[in-house]
Order: sequence, then C-alpha cells, then structure tokens
Amino acid sequence: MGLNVTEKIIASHIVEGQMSPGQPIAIKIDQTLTQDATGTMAYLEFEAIGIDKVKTELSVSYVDHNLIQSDFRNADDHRFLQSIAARYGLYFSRPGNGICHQVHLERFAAPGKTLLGSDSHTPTAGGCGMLAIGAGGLDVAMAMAGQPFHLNMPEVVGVYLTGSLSPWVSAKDVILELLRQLTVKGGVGKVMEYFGPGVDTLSVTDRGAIANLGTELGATSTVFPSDKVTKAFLESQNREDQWSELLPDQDASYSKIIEIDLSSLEPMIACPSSPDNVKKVKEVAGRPVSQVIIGSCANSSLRDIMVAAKTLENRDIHKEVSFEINPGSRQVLENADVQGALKSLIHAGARIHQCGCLGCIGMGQAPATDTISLRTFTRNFPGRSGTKNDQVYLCSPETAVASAIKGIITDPRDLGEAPELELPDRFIINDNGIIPPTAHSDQVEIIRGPNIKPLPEFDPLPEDLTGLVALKVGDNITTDHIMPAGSKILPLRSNVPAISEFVFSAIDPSFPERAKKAGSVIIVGGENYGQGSSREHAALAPRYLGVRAKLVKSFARIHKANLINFGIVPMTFEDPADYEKIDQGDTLTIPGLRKAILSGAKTVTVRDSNGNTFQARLDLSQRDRFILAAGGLLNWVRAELSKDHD
Ligand code: MIC
Ligand code: SF4
Repeated sequence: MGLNVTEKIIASHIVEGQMSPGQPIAIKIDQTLTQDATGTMAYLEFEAIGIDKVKTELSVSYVDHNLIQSDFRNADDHRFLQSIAARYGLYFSRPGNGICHQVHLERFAAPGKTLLGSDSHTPTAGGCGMLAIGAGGLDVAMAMAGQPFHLNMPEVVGVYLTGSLSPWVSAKDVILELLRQLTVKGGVGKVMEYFGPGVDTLSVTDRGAIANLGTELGATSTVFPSDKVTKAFLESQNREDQWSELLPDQDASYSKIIEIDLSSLEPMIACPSSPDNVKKVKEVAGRPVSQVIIGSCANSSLRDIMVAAKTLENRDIHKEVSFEINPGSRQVLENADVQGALKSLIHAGARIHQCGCLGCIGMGQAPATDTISLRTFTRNFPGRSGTKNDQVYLCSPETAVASAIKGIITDPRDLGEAPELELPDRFIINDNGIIPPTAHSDQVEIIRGPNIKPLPEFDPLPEDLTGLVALKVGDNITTDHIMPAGSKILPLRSNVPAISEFVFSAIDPSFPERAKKAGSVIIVGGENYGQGSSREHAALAPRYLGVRAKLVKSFARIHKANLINFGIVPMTFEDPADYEKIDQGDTLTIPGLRKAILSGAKTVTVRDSNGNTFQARLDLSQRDRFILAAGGLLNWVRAELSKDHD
C-alpha cells in the first residue's frame, strides 16, 4: 500500500520500532533548534552529557524570547548561548534577528528532513515539507548528541483541502476552523497531514501558519507536501538546491480524513481564553478593542505585514487603539521596508517593535485592565499576556487590521475591496544576523553569568511512593499555569532554585512552600494536563520542589515526555470517576511502585488517606520505565555511558 508524506519521512528516518500507530518508535534527527528561554537549560544538559560537538546535520540556537534586558540576566544568557554555539558547532541567530520558527522556515527548513526543536511551535517548518516536532530541551540535547528521538508512532490524519480562500480570509482562518471542530485535545497522538487541490493555493508561509497552530490541537506535528509552491519558496530564499519533491503516493491512506472547502471559510476568531473557543468574527463584531498586535510565529511573515500596510494606505488607526507590529524576522522587516510597508504603517499610527516573540510570551505589551486585546498570536491562555483577567482574542492579520481601523472587532469584509498583494519572487537576503559554526571551536571559552546555575541532581525512584496531594486541579491545565513565563519569571530559566518559587503561582502562590515542606508530592489533575508549551521547567522546577508523580485523567504529549525525563511518574486514572474521590491535602501511597514500573506493569494500586483504593494506569515504554527508575533521563544516560566504558 502507498505511503503518505509523514510515513515517507518516518520510514526514511526510523531506527527502532514499527510504523504502527501508538507503538514506540525512534527516529533519526537531522536538524535541531532551540530558543533562548528553553535553550540555556538545553545546553547545560548537553554539556552534562559530555559530547564534544553537535552530531546533527544542522543545529541552530535562536535568541527571540527574552529580549528585554532590564538587568544583566537575559544579556548574560545571550552571551552564554553565543559562546556555546561557537564551542559546539551550532549556528547562532542573534537577538533581534527574528522568531526561531520564522527564521528557520526562511533559512533552514528543507523538505524530507526531520527537525526537533525545544519549542512547541517547531511544527511550523512542516509548511516546507519536513517533519518538525516540538520537545523538551533534554530531548533536543540528546538529539544534538546524535541520539534518536523516541515517540509513539502517530496516527496520520488527512486534511483534504479543496477550493481557494475568499478575499479577506487567510490561512489563520483555516486552522481556527479546525480548532473549532477538533478542540485543543483533538490532535493528541496525531500528525495532521494536508493534501488535495486546495493545498496548491497556499504559499509556504500560509502553510507554516497552519502548521504552527496545529500545536494548539495538541498534534505531534503538521506536515504539508513539498511541491511546486515549495520550490518557488526555496527559490525566493536562494535555496533552490535544497528542494526535493515529496508527495503522498496515489494510494496513500490516512486514519481519518477531514474535508475543508477553503472557499466556504469566513473570518474566524478565538475568544478568551483558549485557542479552541472559536467563533465567526461576525458573531462577536462590535466589541471595543484597546490593543491590536500583528506578530508571533503564527502570523508575522512578509505577507502578513503587507496585508496590514496595504489595508492602511489612506486609512488611520482608531484613536482608542494601540496598533502594534512585531515583525517575524529582520528579513521580513527589511523586505517590508523595500515594499514601502513601513511608510504606510508609520503614517497610519502603528507602533513598530523589534523582531521577536515580545508580547506573545508576556515580554511587554500587556493590555490595559478590562479591555480587549486582539492578536494574531498562537495562544490566549488566561494571564499569559501579563494582565490578570485579560481578554485576549486570536485572529488573522486581516481581522486585526480591520478592527484597529474601526476600534471594534470587525469582520474585514466590511472594509470593501481587499488589497492586492504582490510578494517578491526573490527576497532580499542578508544573513549577517546568523553566525555560522566556527573552525576552531575547541578553543572557544564558554561565558557564564552569575545567574546561570548548575543543573540540580535528582535521586532514583524509591521502592514505595507516598506523597501529599499538595494541589488538585481541573481540565486543560496549561504549562503557563504550571510554570508561568513573562518578563519577571523568564530571566530565571537558567536558575532552577529561583524559578521554582513561581511554580503554579497563577493558581496557588503558596504551592512551592507546601511542596517543599511535604518533601514528596503527587499532583492530581483532569484531562489534557500540561497542554501548551514545551518548557521543561514545568517538569524540572516541580521536581526540584519534591513532586514525584502526577495522577490525571489524560496528558498532553510534550509535557508527559518532560515529566518522564525529570523522573516524575505520569499516571492516569483507570476509572476517571476516581478523580472525585481525592481531595487536596490527602496523602496517596503506591506500594511497590518502582518494582511495578520496572516489571512492565500496566497498572498500580493507589491508596488514599481516607481508606479508598483505586487503579492508576502506567502508559509507558520500556525505555520510559528505565528512565523513571533512574530518577530521570540524565541519570539514566550517564549510567548507560559509564556501562559502555566499563
Ligand atoms: C510559548 O509559546 O509558550 C513558548 C514560550 O514559545 C514555549 C517555550 C517556552 O516556554 O520557552 C513553547 O511554546 O514551547
Ligand atoms: Fe515565541 Fe509566541 Fe511563537 Fe512561542 S508562540 S515561539 S512565544 S512567538
């Protein structure tokens, strides 16, 4: 039987296991990327593995998240990352050069390759026909050390596109419609693969925007074919030599097919405070807005900036609105300038910021109290913007600019005729923001600032586990709840003791103190626990505070992998109704947990302090079990390496 594109890429990279959905497999990783907020930890881990040089075809370290330098800490991290890149043979994308996913698509993405990135939106590169997956920093460190990436073989869902988008409707509306249909849990364990005649009508950056938000479906990745459109994109980037065709076989099959007629779509918007709370723009039109931002790895390509600039020719921004542009990369900014976009944006009253994540991760741009902020971003989880009780809506650049003009949420079709966009066949390319690997890397000295603390050491899993339920939470808890970001907390990413003081601070600021006092903690949660970011600090910092296990209804993929990497046992309720029996403050005991894990047991018996007993599932591969018993991946790898030397 024929293969789809995802299966073709996996088949050419598989080193362990069989391509049957749900089964553990391991794949070779060709490229890696890190960004600064996850990167400092990933490189500390890479150093701890003790390899002399990265072993991938290409590894890039980007600085795009922690751009505010309100003291020495972020600037020190940037210098550390630059020296690490020079020392270990990586490309280094300098602060201000752009958001990792936008720059990677422009300069490095290549059809048929695999990419592992320590950022959950790494699948953006799937717009260029590659299999790009987000993971925790430690998994990326292992990939840089030449180790394969372990995952469960995903199901491949086909999204069959027909027709073409109407004026004022764009790629963001396609993925918002899918989020409406499937929700933030709809893609767990799946790769979303797009095919059909409608695909030809989408540019690579349109495809990138769709692949980017596939992460919000919980999907492992999103994959587009590599076709004539991909070829033209690589030509425009002066990289035609990296093109190869990659199409599904005629008789390829998918586990399920979802059909979308692009012509039938209209402007969509995700309402507060989840990316799947999607409505038609016209259903919420008329609400006053105070801030509108075009940017983030979802929508900051040249096309997206040009939509705003062209729409604003001869129009002004509404006087109650702060309209802001965060260009995705310096390449976008430079080309937008040459196209005359800056003139039109500045004249209309836009605030133009540097290229980077900025307000998307709460690094500035927090909206005013009790006002609506419209953003072309990826996530509107509660409080992520930096403002308590925020009202953040996610939309396309078209809806954003129309609303900035009118001062109220506006269906862009109300503006009349859509602007004509002409994009260059060849972009102006200037890679002086990217420093390539150096020849004499072994002479490079690594520069460490005082805020960069060594990795904590963790002990192996005990025979029996007893832990206090120091926190019980509900469904769809995000990593922004577990380990918040923002300008105050992000500078602590290389200092685990300091950052751990903020674990669950948005939900319960007294959690860290209770956890430390208890010494051993089990967290109880609902469905889709740990959705969102790839940040391993959401596992590492709780582990530092004494969290040894989590018992929930279901997990999000990357968070579960991070828990295992840091020796926290992920368990799910055999009967979800048992969730109700446990209260915060109870103590849970799991006798013989270590033995059960090592013997491959699928379930364990949990006793609570009220005398109830129930079953918890251990959905783990053999490798996961060894890692958990060792107390985490680094402990396990070190032990394995020392065995090799014996
Ligand atoms: C995000 O969008 O939440 C982030 C910040 O890019 C994270 C990574 C991080 O927490 O550093 C992600 O998506 O993985
Ligand atoms: Fe940066 Fe936002 Fe994209 Fe995360 S989602 S990589 S914070 S722009």
